[in-house]
Amino acid sequence: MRPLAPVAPVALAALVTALGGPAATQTRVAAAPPAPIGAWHPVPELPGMGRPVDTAAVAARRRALLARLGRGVILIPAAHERQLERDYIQDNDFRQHNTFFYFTELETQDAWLLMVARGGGEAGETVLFLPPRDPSRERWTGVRLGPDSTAVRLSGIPRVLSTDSLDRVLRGVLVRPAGPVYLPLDPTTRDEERVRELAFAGSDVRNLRPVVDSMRLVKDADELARLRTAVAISALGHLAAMQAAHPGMWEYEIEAVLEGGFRRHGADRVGYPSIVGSGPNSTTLHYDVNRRQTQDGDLVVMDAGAEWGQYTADITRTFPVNGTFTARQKAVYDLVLAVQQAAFEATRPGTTIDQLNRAARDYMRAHSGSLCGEQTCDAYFIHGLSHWLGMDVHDVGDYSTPLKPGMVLTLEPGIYLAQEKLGVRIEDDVVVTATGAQWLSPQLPRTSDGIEHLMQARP
Ligand SMILES: [Mn+2]
Repeated sequence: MRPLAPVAPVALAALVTALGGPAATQTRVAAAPPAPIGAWHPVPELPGMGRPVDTAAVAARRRALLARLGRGVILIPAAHERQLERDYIQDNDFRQHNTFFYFTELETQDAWLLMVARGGGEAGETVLFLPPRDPSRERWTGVRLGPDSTAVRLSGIPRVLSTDSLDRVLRGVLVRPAGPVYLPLDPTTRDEERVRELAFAGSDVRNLRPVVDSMRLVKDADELARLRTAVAISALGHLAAMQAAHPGMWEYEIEAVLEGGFRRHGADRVGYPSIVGSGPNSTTLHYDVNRRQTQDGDLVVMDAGAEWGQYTADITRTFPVNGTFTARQKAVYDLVLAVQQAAFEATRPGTTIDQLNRAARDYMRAHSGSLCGEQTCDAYFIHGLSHWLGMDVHDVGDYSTPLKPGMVLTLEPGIYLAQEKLGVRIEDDVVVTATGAQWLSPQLPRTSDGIEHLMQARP
């Protein structure tokens, strides 16, 4: 039961100020603009001016894995350099494989992590393999982490070797078998020749993913801090988009303000394609072409999350594009909100996502009245209430696992009345605590009144 870092609730007024909204003009405090939430101290020696590695956190994860496996050889590849001329005109937006990142926090291409668990309470050994540096290539790619003392210092892994020696070291390890060989067997390693050779060489090869996926379910303090940053950035993007929205605006214009807000506040990228669906599109769950022109009276479903430090937020707000809900829209909205609140109050250690889902549907059924016509509204709640959140927007892990402190999940009820072109989804991210759950985005207005107030206070 790891103590959770306290939330740093950012007051709405401060957020509006940060956005240059009305509070800024009222208070007129002559202060330098605050640094973006996602601001960080680059480490010039790391690829892409990388972020510092929490060496204690990753070492603890590696120790936990070694302890859990007892005996065995673990080999984890990093993502590869992308094919510059063939696949991409510019080599950009490299994203590390999540399994490699989880145990290293390095955004380094073409690396390998080798761990040997010897059992018997020994610490085991860990070797990081990095490609040798090539100064002429670095004119194109920028500085790369190489197999040297810098890498030892920044990664916190005492033994760093060149990838040239990986096969030799691996043969040495496998000659006196230390137990099964664990490899991440998933789409990221499907084309990995070394993985294929090991898998077909007749050794006892097992998939590392189920073990790592279960570890990733409970977030450590470093992961929670990353998630909180991603959520805080996302909230600012949502606020900016809602404040900019007006009838006649195209969905992609709203998307531009939203994603501009993410990037302005330091997001690395979007966690998934942003959904900005207005009017009829508000009822299409994964609508992401965002090409319609909004009309007065539309509701807009905006489902978007920023990624920061490999972790993503997942937030949905539904708002009236003209700033005022109709009575009908408000009634549907308020029911969805009440369902989300009921689900939040049911979220606590020991319960399961399945039980939360049922509690949410029961609540919606019991409180539908005649709002959705002959059927109760849960007939129009056509997706799941929740999913895990982390490095993947639909994060890994067994969905039947009872909740434990440190797990992060979404709560996202919705009602979609296609005939009325009226869709409402409200989605926030929560972390399970010792006694219940905590909202990760309390600063973002959630009530119909709060959203109207925000939109009507726009500049
Ligand atoms: Mn979601």
